[in-house]
Amino acid sequence: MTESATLQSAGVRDEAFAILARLGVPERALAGAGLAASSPITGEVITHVGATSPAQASVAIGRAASAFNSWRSVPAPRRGEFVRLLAEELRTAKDDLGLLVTLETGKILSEGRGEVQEMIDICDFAVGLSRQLYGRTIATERANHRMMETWHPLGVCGVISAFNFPVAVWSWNAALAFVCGDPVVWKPSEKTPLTALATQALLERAAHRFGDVPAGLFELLIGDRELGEILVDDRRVAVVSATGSTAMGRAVGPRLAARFARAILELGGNNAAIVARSADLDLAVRAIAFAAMGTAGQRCTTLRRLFVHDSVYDRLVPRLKQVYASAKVGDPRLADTLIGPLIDARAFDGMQRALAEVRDAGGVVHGGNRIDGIGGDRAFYVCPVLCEMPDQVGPVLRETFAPILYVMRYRELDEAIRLHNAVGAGLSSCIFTLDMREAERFLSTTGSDCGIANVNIGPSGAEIGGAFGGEKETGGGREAGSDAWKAYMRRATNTINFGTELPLAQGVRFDV
Ligand code: UN1
Repeated sequence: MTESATLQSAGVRDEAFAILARLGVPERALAGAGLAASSPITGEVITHVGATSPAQASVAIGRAASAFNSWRSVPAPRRGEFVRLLAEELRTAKDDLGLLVTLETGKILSEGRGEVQEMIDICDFAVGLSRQLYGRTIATERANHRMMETWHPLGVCGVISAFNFPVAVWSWNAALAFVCGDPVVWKPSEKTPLTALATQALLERAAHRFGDVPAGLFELLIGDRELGEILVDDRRVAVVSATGSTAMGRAVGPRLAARFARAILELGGNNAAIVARSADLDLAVRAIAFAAMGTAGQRCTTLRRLFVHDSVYDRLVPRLKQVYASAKVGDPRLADTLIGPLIDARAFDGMQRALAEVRDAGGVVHGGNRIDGIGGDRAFYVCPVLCEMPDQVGPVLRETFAPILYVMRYRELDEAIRLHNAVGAGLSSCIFTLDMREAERFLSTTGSDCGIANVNIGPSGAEIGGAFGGEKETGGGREAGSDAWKAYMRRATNTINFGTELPLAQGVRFDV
């Protein structure tokens, strides 16, 4: 390791410990053997955190199940008050928690802070929602009857989250679950235990100020996949929201189905953009740059496939190459860095495998090499890479969590839309066009088949106000805004007879 890497390395550990202390993470949580918490900035182990044993996980789920018995009867606006207090804690802690996200995931500072802003936003949304858990009144066919829907708390909500949005995705689920009356048991990625512990400490603060939060309202399971399986298989957990790869979803989905538990699956994406003949290329270049290179290509919404109209290809692609060559890769804590490290060696290997397949398929690779000399030899910084592909083949058909953008030409919009939809995943998508017909076609029934479809903005960086999630191998779940809250509650249809007759529905007669 070089001298500067050693210095930097000391910096990461010190910064992390200082933040954890300020946020109130107890020292005992950071001591002893257990799970290694690392930083991709240097690849070093920051500390070890105590891992949850299977027996402890079961006890934690039991505590959450008892918490449900009281929390479900707390009036929803009062439950919202707890989330409001959490939002206050998050506002105060925004810079610290944002930097901790950067240290643990390697995303740049503005994205680390942006992630905490996303938590604040969903909390604010949930507070308002706590007075708007509306059911319908429905016209009934029977005289002197009333029919209505009521929404009730569902039960314990399990959350399994991924390393790339270590705290925001938890909050999309948890903020809604809390106001909907559900305790939350959280199994964060084993790659990001520190941000989870920090969030847990902020929850403790909010709970302290709230006063009478039942024990078990928020539980944390620190460890590997086995703990996720416990959460998935435990009959006391009514709904599991799982974010991760499609492979993970294939394992989790059937197990939840086997016990008729509710699943909210937010799995892989293979998101595309179409750049049409009429596109505003200045705007498209900026949007593509953020969507494809931002977060070092490690978002589920990252732009991975670009279909460029033949008539603008030779103007757009050289500009993109320039932008790719000039984007600063480096320590994500520095103000001018746009691209931080990959999460680990495995991510780097996966990226190199994909690039080898690109070459085998006759694609041309621009960039993608490892940059030595930043962060030492256990850190993986790479140049973002554009791959000009003759066809949509090989690695283009799957998600590789790295800053790889596959670029292809098209002539007819129909053909571009067909290729756009011809992959397993169905998360996010966009078109760059100033042609109203093309824009509307892309958003129509016969256009993009994704859960998110945009015009003249990239596929990533969604706001929390909309429902977030996708179709096909993305899993079909929806989280965050719109009416995603309904997944955390159970619906009852109620019919009330306030008359003296007993008319049967459908005109059935049964006179006794
Ligand atoms: C993810 O990568 O799992 O739309 C979530 C976005 C973010 C969330 C990404 N708001 O890019």
